[in-house]
Amino acid sequence: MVKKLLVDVDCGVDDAQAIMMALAVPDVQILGITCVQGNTSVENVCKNVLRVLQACDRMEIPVFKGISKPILGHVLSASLFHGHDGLGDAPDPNAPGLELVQKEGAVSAIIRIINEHPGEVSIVATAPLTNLALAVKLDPTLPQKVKGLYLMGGNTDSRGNTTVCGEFNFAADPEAAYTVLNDYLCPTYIACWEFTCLNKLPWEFCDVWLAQDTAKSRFMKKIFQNSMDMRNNERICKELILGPGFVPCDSFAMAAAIDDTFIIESDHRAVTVELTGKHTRAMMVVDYLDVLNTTHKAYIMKKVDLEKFKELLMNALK
Ligand SMILES: [Ca+2]
Repeated sequence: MVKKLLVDVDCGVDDAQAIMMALAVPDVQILGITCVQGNTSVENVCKNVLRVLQACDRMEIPVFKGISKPILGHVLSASLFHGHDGLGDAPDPNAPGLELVQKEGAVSAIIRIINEHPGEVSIVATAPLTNLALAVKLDPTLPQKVKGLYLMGGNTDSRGNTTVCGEFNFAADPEAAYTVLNDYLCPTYIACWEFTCLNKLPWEFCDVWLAQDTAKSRFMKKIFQNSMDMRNNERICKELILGPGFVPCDSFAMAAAIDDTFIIESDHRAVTVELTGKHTRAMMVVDYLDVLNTTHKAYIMKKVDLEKFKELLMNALK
């Protein structure tokens, strides 16, 4: 059966990896890619997604421009791990122009696409959750029509990568993260920051992955070089748990959406987001004691099939 996906990104290099992973799977159909501000401006995000689609010869997939700032407060500057432009500061003179972005906005496209295929589409969100939060406010019936929601974001052990206790996607728009975790009462699967770090791949795998003699591999090598150059950066090594390694964060959420057998073990818990703490704003709260008294619980990934993960990554660049 064909898996229909709607993908919401802030297209940094790891979003690009996740998109390319999905494009390589024959029974996956991407109905649209919606863009949001995050790793870089929403205009750059749109451009980056178009570049990824061009590299994969899949320009037929519609790209929608979304929201350019968080629901409250200021735009958070992203780490430069993905470069200023989000795609490793390796510009392409033949990059497609923004005129190829759909006229329809991302929030409206999310509502339309889900309503056109009720119960059939899974959303993979690897970015600040602003687009999804606004979509559910405009159409509160949306979650009951979503097949599954796959998120990269949040944390389980209060370890941040942006603020002391905040993971970037949640910290960039805490109100949006709160809204999505509390209003999307559909099956929800979360790849949290600590989980992705604990499942990092050796850089040696990355070298083999990038050494495939293909156009897609050469494209990835170009956009990933900036991140590779920063892999021994003290700040980044401090953020990562268990030392350095290749952490394709967003691809964990994508792999779970693509393959139902990918998640081997998960915690099924109610979750929400801290909005007011001085140090803990944007931290994901995991309710181990059922104190929140809510029936909706998310699947927090704990153990996944890393061999399958490597295979999906390898295929992404074939
Ligand atoms: Ca991302």
